[in-house]
Amino acid sequence: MSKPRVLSGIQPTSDSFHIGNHLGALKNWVAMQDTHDCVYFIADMHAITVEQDPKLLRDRTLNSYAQLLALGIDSKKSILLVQSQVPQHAQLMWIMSCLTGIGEANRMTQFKDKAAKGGTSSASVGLLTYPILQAADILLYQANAVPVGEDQRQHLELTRDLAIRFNGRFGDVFTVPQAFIVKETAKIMDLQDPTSKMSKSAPSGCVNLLDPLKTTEKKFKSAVTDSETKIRFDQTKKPGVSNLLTINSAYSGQSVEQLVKAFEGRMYGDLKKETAEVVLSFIEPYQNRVAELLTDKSELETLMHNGADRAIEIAQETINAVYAKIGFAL
Ligand code: ATP
Ligand code: LTN
Repeated sequence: MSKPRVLSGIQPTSDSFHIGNHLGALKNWVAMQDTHDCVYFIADMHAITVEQDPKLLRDRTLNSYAQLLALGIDSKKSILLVQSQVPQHAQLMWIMSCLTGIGEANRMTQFKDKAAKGGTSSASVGLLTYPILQAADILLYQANAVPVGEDQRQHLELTRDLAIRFNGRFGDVFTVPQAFIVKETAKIMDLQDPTSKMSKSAPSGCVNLLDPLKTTEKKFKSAVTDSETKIRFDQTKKPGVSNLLTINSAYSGQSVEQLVKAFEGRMYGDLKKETAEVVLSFIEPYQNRVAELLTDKSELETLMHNGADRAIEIAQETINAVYAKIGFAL
């Protein structure tokens, strides 16, 4: 029997992934390779929905590709591609956008947030239709599960609605996918403001995997906690301490309960220091792997092209089925 298919993507919009990306999504990408048939990609087409610098985008795409390999995505086991190298994503998006209501697109909260940040009048149509491209990404590969962080749940709901709508109107073509969200790490919080999600747009509380080790150590040292002294897990009353426990648990492999026991009677400073240590022991070898991969850019480009070729085979089959159903000339 064939394995269920998993698909996910990440945007090449920064020089480094952060630990929110890693724990919320990428760690699951790596783990799922053993049990699923995986397709992963760099969402460079999504990255141009806001203004971008062409050279920076190309560099970050290559760099993100290397980071995914360094995290453990195996390009033999999984298909690892760059979105713009597989034209079927844009082809399917057009069809999906004709099935999406304007009101439906307008309700997407990520669009509203991002548009509000840049001023709604200057937001592009691409930013509005971004979730439709995301739906096309997923449906193109007939994915069963999509590992993402909590912030992507609404986009997954739209994807499911569109799949059901298409299948109902034209006949079954699409697998209806499920979001795969790991509750414990679905939302890693900002170290400076533990009530907001860690995000590259707030650099002071964001731990980048490629930051100098000293910077990361300092960020943990100055993490915001609370005015109590007891180390316990309570996301509402103690968001800072709970976030540190979540991060520590994810990198050390110890459960939050075990950690709370181990830290009984100890100080917040100890928790910060030891959390930095477990994070750094992951980050250091990771940084070396990334640096090594980036020494051979042409090898990375070859891997990208191979990934695209394998993806196109699957994607074209879906496009053929869709075109046949909607009445395009044969
Ligand atoms: P930004 O940093 O601007 O908020 P982003 O980090 O969310 O953007 P994306 O490419 O949109 O960048 O995210 C990649 C993946 O990481 C997504 O699956 C997203 O859900 C997940 N993710 C991002 N931030 C976090 C976080 N703080 N906690 C858990 N998962 C996260
Ligand atoms: N919108 C996602 C990136 C993304 C994605 C996808 C995730 C684009 N296409 C398909 C899962 C499946 C984000 O911003 N994290």
